[in-house]
Amino acid sequence: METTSFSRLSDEQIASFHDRGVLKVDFDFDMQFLDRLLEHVYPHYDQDFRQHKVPFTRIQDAWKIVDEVRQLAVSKKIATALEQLLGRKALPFQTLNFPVGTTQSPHSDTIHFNTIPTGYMVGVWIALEDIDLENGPLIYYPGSHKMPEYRMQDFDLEPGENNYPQYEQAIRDLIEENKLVPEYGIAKKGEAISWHANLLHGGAPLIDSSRSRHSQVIHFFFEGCEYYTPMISKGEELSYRQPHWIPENTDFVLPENESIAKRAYRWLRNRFRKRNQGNHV
Ligand SMILES: O=C(O)CCC(=O)C(=O)O
Repeated sequence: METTSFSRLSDEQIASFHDRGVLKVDFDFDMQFLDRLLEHVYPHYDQDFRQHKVPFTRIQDAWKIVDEVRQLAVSKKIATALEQLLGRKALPFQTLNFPVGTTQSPHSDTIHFNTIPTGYMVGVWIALEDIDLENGPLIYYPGSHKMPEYRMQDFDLEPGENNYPQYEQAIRDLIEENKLVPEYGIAKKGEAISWHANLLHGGAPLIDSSRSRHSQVIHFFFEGCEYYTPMISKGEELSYRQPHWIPENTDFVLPENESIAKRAYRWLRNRFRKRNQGNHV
């Protein structure tokens, strides 16, 4: 899977990540490997997606059923780069595979996943086909990671999944009030975009809704932290997580209980389904 031409990030790339909160890197992944990954994930997407392009279609933790997804998540090249960025060992804990642009409202991942000490979470998003302005690229706001980490309480919202739409609205208001300028994740197949835990990001509108936008996100925590879910944490009473790290080898045993992350995902999926009802193109 790994090809040889990428070895380490340059000092300029590291500085740019810390300054902008986002970094695009070509890790020089093997294109045939990426094609195999896509071929093996594709049959697992919902029938709905295959009939119409439904923006919320995604598979969480496909690494459990498609080994190429796992292999990409434990790529040594990504791990080396992330360790260079934050100075600790990166630990992948979740994958998401998308066949189409998500149109997801801008948010900071610190509402979903956070660490003590803070800032030790990174999202790495890999284009599995060429992505341009028309097929719903990532949208992000460079520099927004330097803003405060907003919790539900900061917007006078009770912690809990039910208030997530209000959180999203509050973030949209914040973007407008601060006149934050977006950039779009235009990417060639194989390129990776990494974002800081507190970077505001989401999915841009689909201009051409007949097109796919195949991509894989890997969410990483870093070694030696405590991990929790701010969205459902009440004040000082943090809702801690015990992440299951994506294994480096195939001889793994899966945990039995459904995680908070998985429940949150089901809830979010149902909300998107409702939003998109009757909106198939
Ligand atoms: O892929 C996208 O459009 C958005 C992904 C995202 O927001 C995330 O994984 O946190």
